[in-house]
Amino acid sequence: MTAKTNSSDTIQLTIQNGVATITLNRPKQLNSFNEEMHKALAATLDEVVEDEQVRAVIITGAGKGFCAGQDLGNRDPRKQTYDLGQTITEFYNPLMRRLKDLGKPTIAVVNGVAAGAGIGIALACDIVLCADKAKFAMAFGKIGLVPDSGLTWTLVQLVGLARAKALVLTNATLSAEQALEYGLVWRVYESERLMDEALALTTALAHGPALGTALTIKALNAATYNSLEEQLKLEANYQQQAGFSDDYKEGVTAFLEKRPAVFYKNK
Ligand code: T3D
Repeated sequence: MTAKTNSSDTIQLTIQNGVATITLNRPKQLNSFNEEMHKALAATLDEVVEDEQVRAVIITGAGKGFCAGQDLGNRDPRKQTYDLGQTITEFYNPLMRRLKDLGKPTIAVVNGVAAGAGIGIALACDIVLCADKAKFAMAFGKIGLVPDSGLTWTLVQLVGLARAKALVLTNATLSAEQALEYGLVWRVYESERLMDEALALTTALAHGPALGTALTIKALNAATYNSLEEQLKLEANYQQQAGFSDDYKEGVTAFLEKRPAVFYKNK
């Protein structure tokens, strides 16, 4: 078992057993984003992509919240105007692209409230788990803004156009149970169990076949914009790649030898 911790002020990183746990760490501000945290998160995501020992990634929040989106404490529109298009282009959009295309499975562990772009970050992950006390607060309309972080797209994909419109136009706050019912989250756990359950799931993913898992995520993401014909071609291509991998060899050998497959060995 390897254990490594590497923390900046705003982002904490722990790597253990093939799992990188990234913790947004501005608890007094409900882990809302300032420029420093954006930059630290981008650098940390680069680091976990590069690290061959990392095979699955958890994103969670320190303290009682997951992430309240943009830090409003460093915005004062009474004193100056802000070009929010620039923030989105420079920070939020690259983050969303990075998360969607990480090449390793991502699990959002929503430990408390998620608001604004915080919801976008959770929903950009491959699997979302949350605490029973978690809330999902749309928030944008309350401050005169438009949903960002890909949410106008992701919400429509996940809940359909009618529900997506109602959720954002009414600035709804969903409970964990409602988020589960709407298909925004995969499982809800009592707070005390959340991280243990998340680590069990993520460790299992980390011990799975890395290439097959990465290609499966890519294929499912592509299905949101491809035709069936395009998906069939893509599946043939990805299956060809997976079929040439050592993991396929190991998986079938294990089946024939009636033993569990071993895709990952801790160094
Ligand atoms: O701006 C750009 O660059 C464009 C990008 C935009 C992306 C966005 O995310 S826009 C949306 C920004 N986020 C919000 O509008 C959410 C604002 N926060 C809230 O609505 C509520 O705080 C919550 C629904 C998230 C949670 O409510 P509650 O009652 O559980 O907690 P609270 O008491 O409101 O907050 C606890 C503390 O966190 C509080 O600080 P205090 O008074 O104890 O010192 C509060 O000020 C702070 N906090 C919460 N959200 C933010 C925040 N501080 C800075 N920025 C925040 N977004």
